Amino acid sequence: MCRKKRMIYKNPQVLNPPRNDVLMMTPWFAPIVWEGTYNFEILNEQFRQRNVTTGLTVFAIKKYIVFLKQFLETAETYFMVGHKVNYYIFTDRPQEVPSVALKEGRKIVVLQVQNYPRWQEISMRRMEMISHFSQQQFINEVSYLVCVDVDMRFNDQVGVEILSNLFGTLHPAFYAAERQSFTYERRPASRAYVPHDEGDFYYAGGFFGGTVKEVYKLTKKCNEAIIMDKKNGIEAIWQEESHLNKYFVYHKPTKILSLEYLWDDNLGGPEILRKRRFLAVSKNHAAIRNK
Ligand code: 4GW
Ligand code: MN
Repeated sequence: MCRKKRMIYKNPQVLNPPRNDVLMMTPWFAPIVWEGTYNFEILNEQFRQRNVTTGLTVFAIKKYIVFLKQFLETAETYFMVGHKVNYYIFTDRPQEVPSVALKEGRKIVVLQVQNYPRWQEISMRRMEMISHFSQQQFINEVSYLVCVDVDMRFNDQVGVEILSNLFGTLHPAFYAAERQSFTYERRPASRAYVPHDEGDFYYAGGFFGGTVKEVYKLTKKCNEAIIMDKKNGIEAIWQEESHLNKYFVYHKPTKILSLEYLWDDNLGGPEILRKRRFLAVSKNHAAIRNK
């Protein structure tokens, strides 16, 4: 006999929420995920009952392969602990993918892709490749996709609290900025154009996700916009990040990840940041970035 698992916790306080010093809900009722705003035990149990597998997509093209070892090792310590994970590694150097010891239920899937001479192209083509593999493969293997940069390391728990139909992450450099100063694409000729009086947040290109179906829709649409721009001889100011931001203006995320989920220690340590879960690794631009 299986006894129902009892969880003992304080009921949520309507008038005195756990964190009343930060915005926790968007105007369209999407939660903004901060430490202290959710009960991890409840969420973890819900996802475990559904036996969810998450795909973590990461690109390690050319010299960026050097970031992979630490990325994977720290993911094994902190990412979706106790859950099933497929690491989808897109690379042009499959033989250089490091072997990292994985816990049960977790595996590495290497996807060989071509590299492009321009770094802007490498960055932008991620949309095309994620949409292609979502339709061909991911849809049959995982429930959710989490799409991130590789020049990162996990530094604290990143678990099922991030999962939702469609989620985006606040860009660490703009969390306190006014809408007018977001670096959206401002040229109407680009398909990434966002007018000055629209938009909610400036989202990071290096951390988004959702169900495979929603990530497919997002990456397909962004890729189509990128192709259109190319036809018209224009490239958005921040490449695919600009297109992602445009998409999120008109397809609101159902969950927003706070600064805890994407931080860069070069930006200091604001008081609202109680956990630093996923951190940028500093890179020697001259050595790592071959033009
Ligand atoms: C300049 O020479 C380059 S190379 C800029 C990006 C490059 C690059 C990026 C690359 O050579 N190989 C690669 O796999 N990428 C992927 O694109 C990698 O996953 C990386 O995290 C992501 C975005 O590039 P980035 O991390 O350098 O972008 P920022 O500086 O915005 O974090
Ligand atoms: Mn990066």
